[in-house]
Amino acid sequence: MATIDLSPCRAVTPEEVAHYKQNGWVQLRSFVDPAMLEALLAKAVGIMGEDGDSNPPYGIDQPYFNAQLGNGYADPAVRPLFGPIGQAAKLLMDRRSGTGVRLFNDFFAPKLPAAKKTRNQGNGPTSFHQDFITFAVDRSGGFTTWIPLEAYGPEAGTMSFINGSHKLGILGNYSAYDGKDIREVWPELNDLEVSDPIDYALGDVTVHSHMCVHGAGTNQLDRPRWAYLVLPQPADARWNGAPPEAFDPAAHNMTPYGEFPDEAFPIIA
Ligand SMILES: O=C(O)CCC(=O)C(=O)O
Repeated sequence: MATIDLSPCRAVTPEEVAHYKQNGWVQLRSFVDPAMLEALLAKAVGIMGEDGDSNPPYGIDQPYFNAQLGNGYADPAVRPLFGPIGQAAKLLMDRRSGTGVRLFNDFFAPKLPAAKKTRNQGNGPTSFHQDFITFAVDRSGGFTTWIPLEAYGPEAGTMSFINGSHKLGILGNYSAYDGKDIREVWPELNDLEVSDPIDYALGDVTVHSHMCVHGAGTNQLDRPRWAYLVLPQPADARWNGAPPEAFDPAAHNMTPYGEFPDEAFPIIA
């Protein structure tokens, strides 16, 4: 059988897949070659400035981070990342039908320093939330590959996860809790363990299911916490017709319960 070239990443292990299935998230240590991270950081700084705050607004204003489209698939320097992420996604999604993987979205998400007055929003904490409902897709299986572009610890506002929360069903949109913490709205989350904020060495990433509740503290550094987020979906996921945050159905001539067009949302595994 022909072997698939996984550079600039590595294969995920059966233990990592098991951790993901049990907890809804997993840390993949030394997953990405630091040379790719360097290229991504240079690209991010080129678009957003050294301060991660010199870009025009992206249209999603919230305290978690200052978002900017990555458009990495069109960039020959970044594109090699998507094949290996697709292969990892196939194992993590583990669809018995053998269904493939679609690239849904990729964007830079610098969390800006809490102590600085910023131009764009994005210098607050990431309140605990579940992603699924914001993506307006008709089935679960999608996840976020959260790729820090430098080594970061908790003081930078790194990710924490509520272990096993992906098994609780769909918990609503983060904007629909009337200012309450998700754990007040869904007290059953308090029966579950919360992971410590992750320590990411250079090359480490985390993957969290769009059903897994996660959050992060503020960035206490005096510079941005740079992260690049890559979101695969099962290839057969369809737009459910609700207003989506992450894509513009009109721009792609999409219809409710129609497929995502391959040209804009490429198949990566
Ligand atoms: O980067 C962060 O602080 C939050 C990321 C997040 O909420 C997400 O990936 O859904």
